[in-house]
Amino acid sequence: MKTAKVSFFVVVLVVLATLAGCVQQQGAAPAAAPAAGAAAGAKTYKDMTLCYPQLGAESDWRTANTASIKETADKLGIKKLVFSDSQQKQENQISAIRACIQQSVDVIALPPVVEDGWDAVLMEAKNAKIPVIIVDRSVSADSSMYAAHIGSDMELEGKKAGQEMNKLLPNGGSIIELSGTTGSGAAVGRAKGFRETLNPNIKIIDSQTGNFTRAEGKPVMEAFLKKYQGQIQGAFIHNDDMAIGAIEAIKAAGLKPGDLKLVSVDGTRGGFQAMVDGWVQVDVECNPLLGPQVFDMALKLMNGQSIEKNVLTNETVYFPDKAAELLPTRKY
Ligand code: GYE
Repeated sequence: MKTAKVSFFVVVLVVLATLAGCVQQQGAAPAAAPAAGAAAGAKTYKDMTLCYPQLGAESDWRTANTASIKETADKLGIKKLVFSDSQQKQENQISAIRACIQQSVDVIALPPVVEDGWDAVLMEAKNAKIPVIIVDRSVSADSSMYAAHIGSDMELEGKKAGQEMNKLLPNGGSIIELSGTTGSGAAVGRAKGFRETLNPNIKIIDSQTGNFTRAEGKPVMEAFLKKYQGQIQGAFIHNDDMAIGAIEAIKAAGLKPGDLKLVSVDGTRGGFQAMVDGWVQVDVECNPLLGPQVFDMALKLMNGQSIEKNVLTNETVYFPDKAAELLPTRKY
């Protein structure tokens, strides 16, 4: 009985409080105006000038990344995309960023060719109040120097590659590594993750960079095959383009598909074809189609909205058994 009475009073109080709230809200109608005004004044894609100092055109991955940025910019109808190709040179990327700061772009999205050496230019952007989104590879600069990072977990890719190499060489063996651009987040992370998971009975007897290109992958593999003739059972290759170059060298040396176990990264159409043809045993996916996420975040930054500091791309591992079936569906 007592509880029922108390509950009745509570209900009455709640009803009264709600009514009072309604009256107050009605009275406070003008307060709602600024909120509506803010939404109306919010920046849209039509207001956006985005700077993308692309690091180069070294691989099919990069070509797909460029296409994703350009296509998304078109589709969203942004005001201007300031795009440049830095030909894998950090100094070109830095000049491109400085030119973008001069033009007072709204946002800079930077895929950094290497990890180190960005502090000064990031500070210049910060002083100019232009947010920088680091895209794809990472930078070593303190995370307070940029707005956010969108890209792959390169170390995780290396770990996946190591686990697969362990399965391919259960009795151990000697392998070589064809690594990506020296000092790049992609090469550093992949090399680290790979070494962390590789079984102790598998030895990496040599590692050289092929700069993520077919042209450099081939001669590096040629030299390895000469130097370690008959001594290697596999290779960890940091991207599909270098793998394709390396396969040319492996063929020329008279070896057959599967003689060397090849683990590659990216999951490009070229990599898939190499799996169909039996040359590559594992392709660890790395997704270049980052355009939609980059522009979405750029708009949020322009409107002062909160964003996630680290946006990681979801990625899988591909094997030859499904390669033929999946090849026609590959977008890059
Ligand atoms: O794996 C490679 C490209 O940074 C993730 O760069 C990217 C790498 C990619 O050249 O093909």
